[in-house]
Amino acid sequence: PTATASSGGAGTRVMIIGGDGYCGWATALHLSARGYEVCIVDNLCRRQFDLTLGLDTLTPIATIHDRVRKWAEVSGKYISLQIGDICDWEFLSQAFTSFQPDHVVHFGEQRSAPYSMIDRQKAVFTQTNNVVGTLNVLFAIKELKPDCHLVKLGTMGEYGTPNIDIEEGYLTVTHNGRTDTLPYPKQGNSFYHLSKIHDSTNMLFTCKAWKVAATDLNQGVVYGVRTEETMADPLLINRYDYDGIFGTALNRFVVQAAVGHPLTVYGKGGQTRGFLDIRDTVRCIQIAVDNPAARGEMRVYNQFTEQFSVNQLAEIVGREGRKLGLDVVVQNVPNPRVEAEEHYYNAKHTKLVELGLQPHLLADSMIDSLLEFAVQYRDRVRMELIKPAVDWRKTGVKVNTMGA
Ligand code: NAD
Ligand code: USQ
Repeated sequence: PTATASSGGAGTRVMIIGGDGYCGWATALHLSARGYEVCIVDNLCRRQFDLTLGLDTLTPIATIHDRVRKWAEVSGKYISLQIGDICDWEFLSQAFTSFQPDHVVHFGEQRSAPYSMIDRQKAVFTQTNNVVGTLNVLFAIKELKPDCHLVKLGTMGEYGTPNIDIEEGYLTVTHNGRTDTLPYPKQGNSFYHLSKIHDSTNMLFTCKAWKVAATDLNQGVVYGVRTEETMADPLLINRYDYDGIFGTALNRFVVQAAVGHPLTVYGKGGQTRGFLDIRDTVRCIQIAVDNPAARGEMRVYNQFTEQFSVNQLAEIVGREGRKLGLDVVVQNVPNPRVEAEEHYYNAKHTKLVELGLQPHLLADSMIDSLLEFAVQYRDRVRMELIKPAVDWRKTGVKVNTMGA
């Protein structure tokens, strides 16, 4: 069964892999609040990365068990929990058989580009974890629930920064007089981004070979932290990464402004990316679930609402921060990554809007409330975690524990 936004999600069973993470937790609550039957699958490795590398979220987050207990108390809705690794077939197949999902929303990957570039071991872990995990999900669908729709989180970074417009997944090419519609060329800029490309290739093949129904959501960089449900109680609060490994551009700049740290623009700052508010992430997932792909179809949507350069973001945060009395300065630091710093960028993003997405755009009011949020938690900020931490040119075979 599928559900429409108007009928609510009642009866629709959605497994959320990576449901303890930043996007997954917000999505689990969003869908549960709307009547979908939600099961969170997560092996908590994201929390382990923080413990291992000495990082921490800006916000104090409760354990996953306390989170779902509190959610039941606040909402009267029950979220089931399966703690385990999707790379472990024994575990994943049992989770599938017992929950019988109509949709699997797959957020459960190692998602940091810098983490994947720390050393050989973490590059290999990232690609093994992500590619094997997704392969297992594809096998689980084929063998255990062939009509289950896969909603997979990809990334805009699969496309890289080509000197032509970026389409939604496919490009029609005429070559030597013949025309075909082909997967859009992929050019990842980290072992993490490359893992997503490998996933997309495996998905496309299994859609053809096994008639899997899949939606690949090439998401841009997410910002924000508040959603209606995660703000309903302090125990439901979402994670907020600001460190040099897991923190993403706009979320980092906001925290930097709140604590008086110069905004860390890498290199020339002309790097342009697609961005979206986390309140739109959760809506996009609901839209993909409510309008599933057909069997054998591999749909690709570009999931972002606006594009900005890093310089533009720094300028916006600086302007709004100064209005709130914060002393914000921008600093161009040497770019630790290997990427184009001045480039053409024009990416299509109309398909989710056509299905009903009403974007929350990055208005001044959004930046203000995010800045106020960061100021509220600024005593928890550890300044030493802010600096860019991983240099793409130095990724080596020696195990790097990122110790002080
Ligand atoms: P996150 O690290 O906060 O959450 C990922 C969750 O998946 C974690 O809770 C982790 O424990 C779990 N996980 C990882 N490997 C697993 C495994 N093998 N088995 C079970 N659970 C596993 O990441 P996020 O920011 O919420 O991102 C979620 C997804 O969205 C990722 O696939 C990411 O690539 C994609 N995405 C994120 C952003 C962003 O800006 N945060 C942007 C575009 C795409
Ligand atoms: N950047 C800075 N200063 C910073 C942090 C980042 O200038 O302090 C720059 C980076 O060099 C890069 C851009 O901002 O050019 C984006 O970096 P990011 O860390 O915000 O995002 P990225 O590494 O691409 O990864 C994040 C998520 C990832 C997701 C991706 C979407 O961690 O899971 O796939 O955003 S996208 O960028 O569209 O590929």
